Amino acid sequence: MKPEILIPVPIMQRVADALEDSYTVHRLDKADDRAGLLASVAPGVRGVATMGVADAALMDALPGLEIISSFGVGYDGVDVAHAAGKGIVVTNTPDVLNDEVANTAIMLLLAVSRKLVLYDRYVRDGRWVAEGSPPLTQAIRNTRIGILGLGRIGQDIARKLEMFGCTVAYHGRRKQDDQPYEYFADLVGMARSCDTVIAICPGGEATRGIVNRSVLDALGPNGTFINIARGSVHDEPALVAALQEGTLGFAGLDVFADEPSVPEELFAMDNVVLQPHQGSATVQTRNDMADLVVNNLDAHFAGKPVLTPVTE
Ligand code: 8YV
Repeated sequence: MKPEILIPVPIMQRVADALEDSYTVHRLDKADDRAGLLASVAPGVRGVATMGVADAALMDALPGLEIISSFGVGYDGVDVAHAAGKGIVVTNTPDVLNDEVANTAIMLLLAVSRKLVLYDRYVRDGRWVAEGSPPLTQAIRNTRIGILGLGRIGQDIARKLEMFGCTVAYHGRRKQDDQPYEYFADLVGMARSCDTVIAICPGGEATRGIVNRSVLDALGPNGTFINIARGSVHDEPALVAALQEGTLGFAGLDVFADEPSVPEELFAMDNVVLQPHQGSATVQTRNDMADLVVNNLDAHFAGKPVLTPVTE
């Protein structure tokens, strides 16, 4: 008997294709009658393959659920406490995306500082011909960058930034003695001492809104805020207001509070670069993430330890 896997939300085709041979797959995401399909397959389901979301109600509806294999490193949308209480294993896809997400952070930082998007438009609009070269931009060399969340991706960003000639500081729950960078226990204090803050911490309640107006104002009128973590990490109305009022200079945003909705005020701002949650979104990296989702399920159903369980 093949183990039964439930896919509750749209997932990369590569995952669904890979599961097809070894498992019986139920596509709740493709069902017209979700409740009906869920009720009929629930007793047999032993695994869930999902995209960063699984709430307590889903877990409670699946009495034989053993494992939730989630696509993405962030699992703030998975109720891991509830899963732990029920003895359900939860896995995510860390590490395989570190390099890509770190590159995205630096891409956003350079795009903001060198006005990449703005000056692309300058050329297309014929302004180079009409007006000549646009104003000079800012180097990131010799700037000080504060990383909010020096986890595995944060460390990758830090190493890359050093190669760009930046100085790195960090803020997180605790000082990491094996890290060579200056630690700030106080996020506002770090923002005050830095030219840029890059958020790459986990989402969820512990970090909700921690990049608030005080942090943004501490960065100041020449400061830059980059968020490639979760939109929940910044206070979005405060961010928009700080940019509008000029108490924060610039922003590079890959994530938003209510994706795919983005505050329209940002569309008109030349000092902001926006991306549609693209941190890990290359073919190569997403394939690696998809394979890890499948490999975790395969390990579990072969009676082996899963490869990347979440720490909880
Ligand atoms: C993906 C991400 O966009 O890994 C994460 O936590 O945010 C991204 O890599 C996401 O998993 C897709 O839903």
